[in-house]
Amino acid sequence: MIKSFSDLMKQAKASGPKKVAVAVAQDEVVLEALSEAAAEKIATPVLFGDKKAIEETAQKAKVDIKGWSITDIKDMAEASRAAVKAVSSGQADFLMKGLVATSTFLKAVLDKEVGLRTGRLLSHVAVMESPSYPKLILVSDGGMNVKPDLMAKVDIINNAVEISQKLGVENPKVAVLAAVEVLNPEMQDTIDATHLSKMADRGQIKGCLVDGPLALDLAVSAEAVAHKKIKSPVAGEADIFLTPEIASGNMLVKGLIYLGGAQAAGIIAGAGRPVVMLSRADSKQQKLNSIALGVISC
Ligand code: COD
Repeated sequence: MIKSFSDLMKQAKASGPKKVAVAVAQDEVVLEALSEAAAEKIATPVLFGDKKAIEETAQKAKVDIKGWSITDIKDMAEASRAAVKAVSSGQADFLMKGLVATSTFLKAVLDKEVGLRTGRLLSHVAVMESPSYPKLILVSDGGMNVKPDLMAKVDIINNAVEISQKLGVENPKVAVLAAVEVLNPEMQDTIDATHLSKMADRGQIKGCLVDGPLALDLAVSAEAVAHKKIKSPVAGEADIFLTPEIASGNMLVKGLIYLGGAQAAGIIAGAGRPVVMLSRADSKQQKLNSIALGVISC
């Protein structure tokens, strides 16, 4: 089981190098992370974007990009589409977001002609390593689906379970997060959580244990579970945190990173090939973690 990003890196080294197509690559931190990924032999970069800007950025970041493939496209939507096409046509193994707005990038991923649609819902999964939790945490969906309904939440759970299993967790524990642990008709997410738990009990969601609604303390803390006398197969040791909508997911991920000292990686699950995506403001290490996650998901 992969319990940390250092375990993930070891696994990526064993499965790499894989070709990564980078959409709008003119970003210092992206190029630095790619340079390290290339040096570690986990990934071979294939760049799309403004060639002059990429070369100038590489020079500024002191990254040697000699020998890297660069396709010169200035328009960001077009560069994203070309990078997606490189992956969907098999010229590259997986896709990575560079210096481009998330919605522009995702529209290219969903493009009807060249995109990476599978007929399934695509969703974002953030993989987090927190200094105060003994295993990796998966948070979904703080990056793609704005306000998922009940059936979209089923797809989001299935996608996150797939990523969790790639990380070696056979039967992950899914906490459906809310503000309270009981159904409150005023809070739609507690109604959805109750339905999701019962659907899992009856075999309508497979490959995982699902319980909710659970407040975040109950999802992660054995003391909170004991104090509130909750009986749950998930509480206190959740692997996957399903958030009610994009805002709470995004805040949980950024709160863990900026206030809790967590390391992160991000991926779009449910697509035809792995798509690596976290925030544009990520550090080099987060981007490198995401590349490693893309490599092991190939
Ligand atoms: N999975 C599969 N197909 C999808 C999905 C999905 N998650 N979302 C939309 N589609 C398909 C639809 O079925 C339709 O065929 C087509 O794509 C267009 O659908 P729209 O018009 O509803 O969606 P778009 O193109 O306007 O927007 C889709 C985005 C994913 C770009 C949009 O939902 C978005 O901007 N999400 C938030 C991204 C974001 O800002 N994240 C910030 C945090 S990093």
